[in-house]
Amino acid sequence: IGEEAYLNLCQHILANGTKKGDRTNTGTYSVFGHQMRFNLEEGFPLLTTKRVPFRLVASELLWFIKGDTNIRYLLEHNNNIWNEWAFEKWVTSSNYSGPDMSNFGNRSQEDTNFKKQYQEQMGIFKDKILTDNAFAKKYGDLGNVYGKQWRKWKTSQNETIDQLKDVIDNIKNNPNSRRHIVSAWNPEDLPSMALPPCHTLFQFYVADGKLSCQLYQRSADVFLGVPFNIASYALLTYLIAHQCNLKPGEFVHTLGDAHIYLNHVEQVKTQLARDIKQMPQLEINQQKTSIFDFELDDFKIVGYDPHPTIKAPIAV
Ligand code: UFP
Repeated sequence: IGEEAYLNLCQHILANGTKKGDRTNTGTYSVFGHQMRFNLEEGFPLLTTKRVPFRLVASELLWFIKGDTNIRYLLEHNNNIWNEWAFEKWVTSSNYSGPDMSNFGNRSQEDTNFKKQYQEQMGIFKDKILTDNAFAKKYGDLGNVYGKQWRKWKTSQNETIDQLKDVIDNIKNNPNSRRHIVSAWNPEDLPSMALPPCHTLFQFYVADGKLSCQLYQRSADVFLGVPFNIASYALLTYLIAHQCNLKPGEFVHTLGDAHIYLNHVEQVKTQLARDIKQMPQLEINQQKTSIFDFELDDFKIVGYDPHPTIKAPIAV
């Protein structure tokens, strides 16, 4: 349970994972089908064996909740985690006339001269997204990513379904339902998505005055992605519980292809050698009652004193 379950998963993959190739050509150790449980009554599951950037987790989640798919909101909150996907669209468009940026992800890791050029172009791009409305509208939008599917799922009748609002209404009105599901997996939209959703589907469950959430994550970068994903869904569960006058119960994290990239193995070993510290707590502004009204300073993490960050290259 909790952080121990996460560390056990890391150990399990290193000991028993199959060496498996992958889309990014990095190579992984991988297992298929795994489940971890986090008791949200005890505290907030932000890992303590390395620092997890809660601010980025929170601003990304608020962005999903707003149904926003444009990176401008993220940039306004100093959150750069989705930049590459928008940048890719810009540098491959006919309006881009700067230096060649093809394959920028891999090239900037291998070539320091190119990295400088890339960072310069990325800086110009971010600036334009923040200051030029028309440009932001055209090149900041990521299309059919999570925010769209959660809040504006398009039907064959050209109407939209607000899955998030509906699920919250149903939790309030019919808590015993076994149909509290939000799906981000929209087969029709897959070809137009930068990255087919990793967190594919989640379900809520109400019992004993507590709200639990289970996520099915089809593909899990266990070192870089999963600590972030745990915090994000724990926060979502806290916020919805708050709105529905329930206590947060458990977060159940079910993984499909759970992998450790070969270039993360040393980092994982460093983390495994560390001792777990006390779990932090989440404080929510009690004045706000709807999750659609929350802003970044409406919640804060207290008592978080993790071991330091561990850097690792992200597979793109
Ligand atoms: N990944 C995560 N969590 C996320 C996210 C991505 O672990 O929230 F957006 C990782 C999983 C995988 C890669 O290593 O990103 C996606 O690649 P693929 O689509 O080939 O599974």
